[in-house]
Amino acid sequence: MTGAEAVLKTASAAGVEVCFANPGTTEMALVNALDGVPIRAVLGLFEGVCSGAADGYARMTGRPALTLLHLGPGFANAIANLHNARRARSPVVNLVGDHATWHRASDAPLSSDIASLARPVSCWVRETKAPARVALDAAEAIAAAQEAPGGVATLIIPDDCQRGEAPGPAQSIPPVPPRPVGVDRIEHLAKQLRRGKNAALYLGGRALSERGQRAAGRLARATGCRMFSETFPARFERGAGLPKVDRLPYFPDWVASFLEGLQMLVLAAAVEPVAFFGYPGMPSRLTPEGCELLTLAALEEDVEGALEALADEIDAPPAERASAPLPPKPQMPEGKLTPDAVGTVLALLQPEGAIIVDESNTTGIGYFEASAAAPRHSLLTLTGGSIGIGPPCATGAAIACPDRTVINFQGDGSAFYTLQALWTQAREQLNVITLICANRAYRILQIESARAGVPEPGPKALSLTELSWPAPDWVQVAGGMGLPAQRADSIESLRGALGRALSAQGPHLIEVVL
Ligand SMILES: Cc1ncc(C[n+]2csc(CCOP(=O)(O)OP(=O)(O)O)c2C)c(N)n1
Repeated sequence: MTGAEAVLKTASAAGVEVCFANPGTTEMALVNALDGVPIRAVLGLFEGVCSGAADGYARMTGRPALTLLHLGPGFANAIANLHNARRARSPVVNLVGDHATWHRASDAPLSSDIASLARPVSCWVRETKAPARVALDAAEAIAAAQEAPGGVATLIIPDDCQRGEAPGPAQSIPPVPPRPVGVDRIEHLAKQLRRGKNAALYLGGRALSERGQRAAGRLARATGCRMFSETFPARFERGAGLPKVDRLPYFPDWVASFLEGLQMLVLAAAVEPVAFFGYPGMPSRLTPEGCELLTLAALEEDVEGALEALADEIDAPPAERASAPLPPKPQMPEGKLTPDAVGTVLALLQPEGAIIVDESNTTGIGYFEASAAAPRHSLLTLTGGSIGIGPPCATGAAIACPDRTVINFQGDGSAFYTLQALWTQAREQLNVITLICANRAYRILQIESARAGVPEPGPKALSLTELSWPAPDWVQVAGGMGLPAQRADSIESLRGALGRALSAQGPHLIEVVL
C-alpha cells in the first residue's frame, strides 16, 4: 500500500468522514487514494473555504474533518479561517503536500517553509520523514486535534512519502479526553458562591452545550448569580426550553456597564474577558476593579461535569424544576427594513433545529435578544475576528448536519472574502440559506472610526469603507455560482423570500438591501 492510501485508511478507521480539499500536483497521490476509502471529498475553490468548512463541521460534530492543501501557498490561503478554528478550539486535521524530499534542495518555485506558516495556528505540526512513518503520523495528528479542548493539527507530507511503500494503516490513538475537575475545587467554589456576593458564571466552550447550560441554570436559580457567554462563542445552543443566558457585549464601555458592581466572575471553559482592541484610555482586561476571578473549569477540563457537580454540591434543584420562563417573542416589525428588523424577521421565521452561522456584524446586533425565544437552534459566531468565516462555516455545518436547516446571517463585506463557498453549496446541494446583509459598507469600521472621534472621514477614508460603487449584485453573484437567489428590500419581501427559501431544498441566497 502507498503512504497516501495508508494515511486515508488510518483516517477513515479513526472516524474521519469528510475531506475539504483544494489540491495540487503534490497532493495527487492523496487525491487518487480518496477513491479507496469512505471519506467524502468536497472541493473548495479557495483554501479559506476548506479551512472554514472544516471548522463549521467540527463545531457541529465535535470531530475533525481533513483539509487537503497545496504546499505553503495553499496553506497560507487557509490560515485566516484556521485562525478562527483555533479560537473556536475546533478539531481540524490539515494534510499539506510538499515537494519530494529529494527535490527540496533545488528550491523549486513552490518551495517554502510550510511548518513556519503552520505553527501559529496549529497545536501540533509535523513533517513526515519517510513513507513507513506516514500512517502513524496521521494517527497522531488526528489524536492531537481531538485532545481537549480541540485544536488544529497540521501534517506535511512530501510527495515521495505519499507515493512510497507503507506497511499499512496505523491503529487509532484514543484522544486525551477533558480532564475532570477535582472535588476540592468544586467545594471551594460552592463555598464562594454561597457567600452571596454579586457573582456571575462566564460560559464558553462546552459550558454552552444544552447540558452545560442546564447545570448553569440550576446554579443561577439556586444562588441568584448571573450567567452570560463569551462575546463570540464557537457554538451556543439556544432557544425554547433552555435557560436564558446573556452574552458579553462587544464594545468595552458596554461591557463596563454590563459588569458594573460584579464582585465575582467564575470562568467556566472561558478565559478572562479582554477588550477586542486596545482603545486609548480603556483597560485591556474587562473584569471590574476588585472583582474576584475564579476558575471552575479550564479550557481542557470537563466543564459540563464540573457545572453539574457544583450544582449538586450546593443542592440546586434539578433542571426540570429550574428551567426559566421564556422571554416573550418579539412582535413582527413594521415599516422600514432596518438592521434590527432583519434580525427580528429571522428570529421569528427560523425553524426548529436551525443552525445559525452569524457573521452579520453590525446588522445582527439586535438578533441575539430577538432570538432568545426562537425554537431550539445552534448559534455559531466569528470566534477569531478574521472575517470571511460565514459562508465556509455554513457549508461545513450543512455537511455535518444534513437534516437541519443552516442559515448564514452574513455581512456583505465579510461574504466577499470567501464567496466561493456558494459554489460548493450548489455543487453539494446543501441546505444553506444565505441572508446577505447588503449595507454596502464596512459599517463597523465607520462606527469604530466615529467612536474614536472622527465623525467626518475624508474622501479616501470613506472610499476604503464603502462598497456602494459599483453596487455588488448578489443575486447575480449567486446565479453565477448556480444558486437560486432573491432580493428583499422591505419587511414584506424579506418575509416572503425567507418563507420561500425555507420551503425549498438546496442552497438559496437572499440579498437583503439595507
Ligand atoms: C481578515 C480580516 N480582514 C479585515 C478585517 C477588518 N474588518 C473587520 S469588520 C470589516 C468589515 C465588515 O463588513 P461587513 O461584513 O459588511 O459588516 P458591517 O460592518 O457592514 O456590518 C473589516 C474589513 C478583519 N476583521 N479580518
